[in-house]
Amino acid sequence: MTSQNPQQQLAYATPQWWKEAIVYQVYPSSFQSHPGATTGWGSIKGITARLDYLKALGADVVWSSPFFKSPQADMGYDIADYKDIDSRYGTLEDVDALISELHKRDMKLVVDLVVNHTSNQHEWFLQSRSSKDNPKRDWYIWRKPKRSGGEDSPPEPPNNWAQILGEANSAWTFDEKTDEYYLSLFTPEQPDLNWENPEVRAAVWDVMHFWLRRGASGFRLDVINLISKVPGYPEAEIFLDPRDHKYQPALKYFVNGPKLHDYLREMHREVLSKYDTITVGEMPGVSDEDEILRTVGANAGELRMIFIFDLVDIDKPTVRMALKPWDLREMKAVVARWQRVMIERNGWNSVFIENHDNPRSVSRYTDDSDEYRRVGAKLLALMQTTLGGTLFVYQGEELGMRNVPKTWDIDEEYRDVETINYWNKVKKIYADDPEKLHHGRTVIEMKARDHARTPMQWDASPNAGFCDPDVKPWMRVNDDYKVVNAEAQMKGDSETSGGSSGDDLTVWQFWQQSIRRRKEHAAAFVYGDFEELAPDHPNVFAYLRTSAAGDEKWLVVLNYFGRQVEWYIPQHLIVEEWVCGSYGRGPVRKPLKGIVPLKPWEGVLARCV
Ligand code: TEU
Repeated sequence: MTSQNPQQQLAYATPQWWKEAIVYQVYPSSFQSHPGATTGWGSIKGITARLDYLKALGADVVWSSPFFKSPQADMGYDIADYKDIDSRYGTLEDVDALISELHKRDMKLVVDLVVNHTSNQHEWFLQSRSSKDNPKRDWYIWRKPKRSGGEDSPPEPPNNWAQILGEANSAWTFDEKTDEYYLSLFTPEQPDLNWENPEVRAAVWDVMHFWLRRGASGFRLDVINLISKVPGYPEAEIFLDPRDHKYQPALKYFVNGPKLHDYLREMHREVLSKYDTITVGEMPGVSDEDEILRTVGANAGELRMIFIFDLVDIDKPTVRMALKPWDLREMKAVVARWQRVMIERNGWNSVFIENHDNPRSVSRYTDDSDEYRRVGAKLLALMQTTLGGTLFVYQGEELGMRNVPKTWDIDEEYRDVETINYWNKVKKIYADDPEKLHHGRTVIEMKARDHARTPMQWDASPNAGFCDPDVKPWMRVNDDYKVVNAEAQMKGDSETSGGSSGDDLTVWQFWQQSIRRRKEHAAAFVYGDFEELAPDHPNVFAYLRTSAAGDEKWLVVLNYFGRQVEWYIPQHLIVEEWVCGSYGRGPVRKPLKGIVPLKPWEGVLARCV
């Protein structure tokens, strides 16, 4: 790492609205249906109806997962028309109304731009597939089949790349009409666009202008680091047991490919430089500092920030639907690394631990039992609201919503294409192996994207207030909604748990308070220096956040362990007051010097001098 230079430090800490903004991610299918709707799906009108709720929490920006016209093969991440809204979600006018209601509240909209691929029902693709000489043929990636048994033998995919949302399948889909394969990295319904073609890029810039002119304030750019593929489409190395897997993960050949930065700089030049935007690029599979800074460095001229996957991939071996043991030291190292890198190298980052592609954080990183769910969720809230970067909160995270119960039947209740493909593969390959079947079930219980996609829990009424009581929601509501819901938590009704008392702040109240504190003390929490304390401690994550002027210094101590532990305050540190914690309401009674006992999953915040 380069040493600190005062000018760089200055740019990192230069205030910008998009650095301080709290971004709240809505998953539109599951957020809020509107009164009278009979489909059991959430809607744009539903989002608009909940803006006061979001404002009360402290959100400034709403990012909605895709609401565009789509056959929903991958829940809207397969877009059939970038300039129209799926009828189940509403109309363009509904989005206009959403934007205007947001603006009335001094809030903004971020649109989910999915342009690595389109739906196979997009007009561009329908034309492309219609014939080899169609003008849009080259807008997608077409290749001749391999025929290893001679000219008349059955067609085989051009290489061994596996599909991302179902690694039993090829990333290439055969199209009989023209006797060629097209590349479809995620599912056959999501053909990859050919970014090499300047017409494709111009069409994307056009879509971006369309939404920015309509009042959107920026984009979350879906898998934007996958848009440039390594030419020649080389064979992937063998990672998965070839006896079970014909196809192999090929990330190396499309993650941050050779032309990525050319494309992103062009996007900036042609579109983003003309507006005042917030942009966040979703970039799985990249952890290289130099590479990341090429996108998020203060003078990079690409994107404001990205989603780095290190934290949410902490339990990922080679493919996401698999398990890998991890411990707190690794988690601390990941968080501390990116905090330091962005400060020292003048970049900017996002802070997030949940989204629609991951299990619930309280279940994954803490303990979601009735006893500890609340303190665990508050521990995670305290960590995130005190880290540098732009903070993203995923719907329901502010309530400590948890994974679906293990008793749910996979075939009956899970809806995600990734889960379904994975489960079908497991059942097929391991039909006679109860142990492997059991393991597959465990993977789903721990990792399925479905966990984050259940309807938002608004209140204790039937369907949790997500949709009318007599309508069946598109996905089952988590069984715990009578206890875990927004109405109860905003009022302050709290279950007693884990040595905490009924007087504790609820998870929602704690988030609200912590967001408010983050904004009031942005100099320290958003822009300040980050110093980790005791990196080797196996159970406790502790750090200092200090403002550049040195007038604010906060100590954060987080016990990521389900037992009481002790932590020693370093001698040079003068702790003034323990301001709040995941137990109780206000100031916490703890020693100001020496040994600090911490309860299970307890997080505490202190003001220092
Ligand atoms: O996700 C891309 C991505 O890489 C993952 O988070 C993905 O869920 C994981 O790799 C699966 O193993 C984005 C969207 O967020 C996701 O919902 C879409 O399915 C995907 O792109 C395709 O558009």
